[in-house]
Amino acid sequence: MLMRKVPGFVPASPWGLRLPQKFLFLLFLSGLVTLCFGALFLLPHSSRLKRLFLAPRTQQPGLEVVAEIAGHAPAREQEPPPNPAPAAPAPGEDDPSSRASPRRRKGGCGAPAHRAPREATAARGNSIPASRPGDEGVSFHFDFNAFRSRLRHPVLGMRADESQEPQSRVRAQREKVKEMMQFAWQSYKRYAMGKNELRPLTKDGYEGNMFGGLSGATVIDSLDTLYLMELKEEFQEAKAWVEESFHLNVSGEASLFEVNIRYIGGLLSAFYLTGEEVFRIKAIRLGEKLLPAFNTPTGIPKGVVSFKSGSWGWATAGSSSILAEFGSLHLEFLHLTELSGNQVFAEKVRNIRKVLRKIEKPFGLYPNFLSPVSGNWVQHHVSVGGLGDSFYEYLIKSWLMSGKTDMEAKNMYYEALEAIETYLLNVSPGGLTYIAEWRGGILDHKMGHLACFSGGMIALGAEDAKEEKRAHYRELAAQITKTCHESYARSDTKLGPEAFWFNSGREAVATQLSESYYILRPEVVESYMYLWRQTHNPIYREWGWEVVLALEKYCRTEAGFSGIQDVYSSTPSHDNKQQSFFLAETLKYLYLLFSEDDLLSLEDWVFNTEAHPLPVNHSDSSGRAWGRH
Ligand code: DMJ
Repeated sequence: MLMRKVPGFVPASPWGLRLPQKFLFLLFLSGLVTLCFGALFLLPHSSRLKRLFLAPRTQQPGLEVVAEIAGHAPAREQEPPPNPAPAAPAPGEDDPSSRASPRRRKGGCGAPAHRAPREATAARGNSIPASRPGDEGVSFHFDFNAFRSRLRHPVLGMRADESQEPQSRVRAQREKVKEMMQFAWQSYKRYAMGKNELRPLTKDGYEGNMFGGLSGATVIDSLDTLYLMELKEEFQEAKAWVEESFHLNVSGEASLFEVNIRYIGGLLSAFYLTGEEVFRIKAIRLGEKLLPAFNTPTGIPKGVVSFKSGSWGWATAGSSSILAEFGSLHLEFLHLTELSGNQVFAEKVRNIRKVLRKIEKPFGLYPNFLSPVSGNWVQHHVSVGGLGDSFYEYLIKSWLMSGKTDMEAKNMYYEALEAIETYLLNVSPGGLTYIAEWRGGILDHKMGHLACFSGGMIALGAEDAKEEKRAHYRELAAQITKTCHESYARSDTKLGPEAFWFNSGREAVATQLSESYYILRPEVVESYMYLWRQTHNPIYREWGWEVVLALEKYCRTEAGFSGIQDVYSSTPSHDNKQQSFFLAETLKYLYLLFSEDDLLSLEDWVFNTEAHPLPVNHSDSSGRAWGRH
């Protein structure tokens, strides 16, 4: 517009410029380009050039090693620093970012140096995105030395037998149990290494469908038992398998509960016993794979989670969640937060607690089924055996594991126990104390083998009950344990049935073949172990020894231990399965029964429901917990 107003102006080119004007314009333009280009070389630091022309570099120094072990790409330079600490730092405590300093990360935890496991390669192959939430957790620093220094007893004890038993006899009994473990492990290794469980009759492995494609349940379940029995070579074999062959890139459907108690519990214990990073890292990464189960309207997890091909899975449909399953995550998930710095694990289980705290309980009882959608009970079946059992166990153990600070867990436990005593507890005409099952007010006068853990649980909780209840709970624990012993003593094999009844003049016996099997379960010897530690009454070692002899006679086969189909037959058929919990629990509790009390002292450790020891929080004077410093 402006140009058209200039007199005599005639456009000489499409741009409307004459030749001299064009020349001047080009001269100006070339000067400008030269100036800009030259300016780049006059900038003070060459890194600016790199920023313009090179792809961004990753990572702070030192993180490469951790990332290599974790098997995922290092964090990008511009990503935030590793997760904050689990709780606000106490006065004088290091700030969270300093905990993750490369110097500390390298040598601070005192864990023996170890090579990067081959899992790193395998994990790279799965499709878990490098930047998903929680990845930072594996590079979080847990001060293993600080944790170990707060234990009140050496993990393996002082090796002084405090019992009244002649030492040689107890030692021989302990050695016998150790030999059984060695045999169970070697049989598994020979015929089924890497599979979930051994089938001793067919001499092969069994995967089952509870673990979503994860393998090696027996390896993970055995780690801490091998360690505490000082079966060093076997422990190294198990550890090497975890390093090299325990892959998380699976895509099946898994039981949240079973994966948690066996795999997460086993890995956490193995870490706390040894300080080996591979166990911590795999526990955290597996924990992350469980999180989709919590994506429900209430946050109550569904029982089954689908591991979708190395990435986040999804929760499957299903109308109700089981009390013992969603109520038995608390111990492990608190430790996942402790070892990763990732609050998400603790938040998930605190929410479960909140839902359970608020919901109305019929007569103070907790039914076994809850809708994860509505948050309401689905039916009024109450049991301290299957479906309910470990929920109660985790309440008292949460209290103990918290260093007796989790008052909510304590109150919930004693309130629940009162209700159980009022509505479920019975004494048979023959004088046997048992915990029945409750169906909307009607009692089934039966006890499952699973319910026999309750003798040990009540003994464990007796010391922190109200003064006037303590002796009562000790006695109750002893009576229930005696009843469970009766269920063994009244069989031909001296092993107990899956369920036993108190009706029609029959007491503590199964009434049908379908309840007469024994699958190497631990609950009865578990109670013997707790009662022994509480009372030092030699009867518990005697009863434990009866079980050892029976296992040897009826369950030991040429290629491992097997469950039996009928405890009332002196020539029982085998079920062809060496359950992983036999190595995790039954043999561990038997070994502890014939050991000193400071081997995995109950002052320092609580056992998860698969008998994996998790440490008690011995905070220091500033309230710093576990591995915080
Ligand atoms: C184990 O896997 C655990 O003890 C669980 O809590 C119940 N069942 C078995 C052993 O019987």
